[in-house]
Amino acid sequence: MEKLLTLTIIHQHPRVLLGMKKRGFGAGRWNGFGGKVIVGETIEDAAQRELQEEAGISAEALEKIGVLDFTFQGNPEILRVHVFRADAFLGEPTESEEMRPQWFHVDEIPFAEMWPDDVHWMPLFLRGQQFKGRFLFGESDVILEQELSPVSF
Ligand code: 8OG
Repeated sequence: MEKLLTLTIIHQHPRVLLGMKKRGFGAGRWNGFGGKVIVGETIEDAAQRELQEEAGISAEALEKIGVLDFTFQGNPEILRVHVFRADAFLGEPTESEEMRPQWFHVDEIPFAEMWPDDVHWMPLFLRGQQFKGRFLFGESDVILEQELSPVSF
């Protein structure tokens, strides 16, 4: 069982746009914008749709930067998250029912209030290095196993 998701982070050096997730899976954490890919749409279409729904913006171009597989101990489901980077975008970041957008300086990314894997791959993301990885989470979202490697897609 594999679920396809997207995650898009706007990176206009030296700042990144994150959103505080207000409800659902990952609520209370800062994250990029994204969600599930719907049947019939491409992964990039899904990334743009979620960016528009959650932050009110659209990316001028999406750069594919990473693929991460997440599993939770005792659950066979794999969450496969396609991570995208964008610099230019159209529209004004706007709070939605799901997310409250905010800019962060790259030296002040709030890792303590993010998914615990993010601190591992964000340095690759910030230098534009493509990556793939796998994380297994246990109780309280502690990382039990991890693999992360630079790749070129
Ligand atoms: O549709 P929903 O809001 O449930 O989608 C979940 C979002 O969270 C989607 O953008 C993918 C993203 N996501 C995970 N796991 C992780 C993770 O470990 N780190 C980060 N940064 N994002 C994640 O599903």
